[in-house]
Amino acid sequence: MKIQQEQIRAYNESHLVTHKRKFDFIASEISDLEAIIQKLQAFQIAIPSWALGTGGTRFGRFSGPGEPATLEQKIEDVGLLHALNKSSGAISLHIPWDIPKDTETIKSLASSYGLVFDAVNSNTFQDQEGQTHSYKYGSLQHVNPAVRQQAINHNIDVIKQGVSLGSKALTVWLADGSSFPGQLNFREAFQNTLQSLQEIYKHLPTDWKMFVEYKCFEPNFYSTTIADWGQSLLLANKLGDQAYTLVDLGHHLPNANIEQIVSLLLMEKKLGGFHFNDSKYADDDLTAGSMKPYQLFLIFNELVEGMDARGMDHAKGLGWMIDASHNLKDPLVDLLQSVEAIQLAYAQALVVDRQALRKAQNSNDVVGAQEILQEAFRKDLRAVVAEARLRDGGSLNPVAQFREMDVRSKLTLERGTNIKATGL
Ligand SMILES: [Mn+2]
Repeated sequence: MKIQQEQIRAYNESHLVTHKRKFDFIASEISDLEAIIQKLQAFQIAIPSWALGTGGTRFGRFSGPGEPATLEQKIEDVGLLHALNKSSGAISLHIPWDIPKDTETIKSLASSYGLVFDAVNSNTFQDQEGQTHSYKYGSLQHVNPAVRQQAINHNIDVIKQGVSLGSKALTVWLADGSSFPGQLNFREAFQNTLQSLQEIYKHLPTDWKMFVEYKCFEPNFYSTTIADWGQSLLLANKLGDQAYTLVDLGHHLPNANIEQIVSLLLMEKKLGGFHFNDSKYADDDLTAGSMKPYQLFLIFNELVEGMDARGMDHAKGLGWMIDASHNLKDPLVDLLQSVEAIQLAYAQALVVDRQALRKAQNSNDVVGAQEILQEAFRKDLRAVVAEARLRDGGSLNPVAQFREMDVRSKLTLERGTNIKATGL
C-alpha cells in the first residue's frame, strides 16, 4: 500500500489549529528557529531492512501479521514511514537476508518512494545454506585462513551489491570472539581480523567508507575481538582514511559514557556513523529514546558541538541509522517512535546556548552548565519537529496517523498473517 498525499493533507488539516497554537508558543522562545527547522528537514535516518519484521529474543519470536515477505515489501514499508515522517529516506540492506534479484527494478522501486540505499551490512555471524566453511568459531579472526578468505569474499560481494545500488558505505559487525578463557590468542585474533579487513578495504571504491562496529559482548561472552571503541579505532587507524568507527548505542557496558566516546572520535575524524536504539542492560534493541532520552540528548549535544567545530554538514557528515528490532511492538510504529525521538534529541541539541555553555565551562560554573543543558532538554520541541515534517508534506503526528489509518490491518489484508520477515 501507499499512503496518498491527500490522506496526509486531510489529517494535518484537522490538527492544524492545535499545531499552530503549540508551534507559535515555542517559536516565541527560540531564536534562529528557521535555521533549526531547515536542519531538521535535511536530517534523514536510515531504516535497516531487518527491523521491518517483529524481532525475537533467543527464547522466541512472535511474528506479527502483515510482515513483509520480500525485499519489495520491505521497501514499501520504509516508503510508508517516509511518507509519514519525511525523515526515513534511506534503507540499509543486510546481505544475504535481502539480496536484490534485479538491481535496477529494486532501485527504481525505492526511488518511487523517495528512498536511497544507505550502508550495506555484511553477515559473517551465521552460516548460510550451501556455505563451505562454518563461522562457529569466528569469521575474519578465524584460525583457519580458508574460513577467513570465505568471509573476506562475502564482504567483497557485499561491496559489489552496494555499488550497484548506489550505497556509499560497508558496515562490518563481527560476532567474532571467544566464550571461554584460553580459547583464543587475543593478539592473533586481532591480527587476523586486521589482515582480513585490509583485504576487504582494498576493494572499497574511493568514495566509500568502511564502518567498523564494536560490541562488548554477545554472542561471545568472554571476549569480543572488536569489543570497544578503542579496538575499533585501532583498526580504523591502521586501515586508512576511509575506515571509521561506528557507534551502536547498545554495544557498551552499562553506564559507559557514550557522549564522551562520540566527542573524542569526532575530534580524531574517526567517527563514521551511528546505530540508534535504547537499552537498560545491554543490547536490548529497544526504541530509541524510550529508556534514556536524556542520554540521547547528551550524545546529540556532543555531536552538534563536535560537528560544528569541524564545520561538518550534520545531515551528510555521518551515517545515521536505526539498529533496533524488538519483539513486542508493531515494528513500523516502533520505527516511527525511534525516528521521532532522534529528531527531538537533535532539535534539543540545536537549541543549546553554546556561547553561554562555553562561558560556563571556562569559568568553572558547574551549576550554570547544568542549567543550560537542562533548559534545552526540557523545552518541548515536538511542535518544531512537527513543523519541519509539515513543510515537507509529512504528517503532523506520524504515530497517531499510522494508528488512525489502521495501516497494519491493510498490510495484513494484502500480505496475510503467516509471513515471517527475514531478520533477527
Ligand atoms: Mn548495530
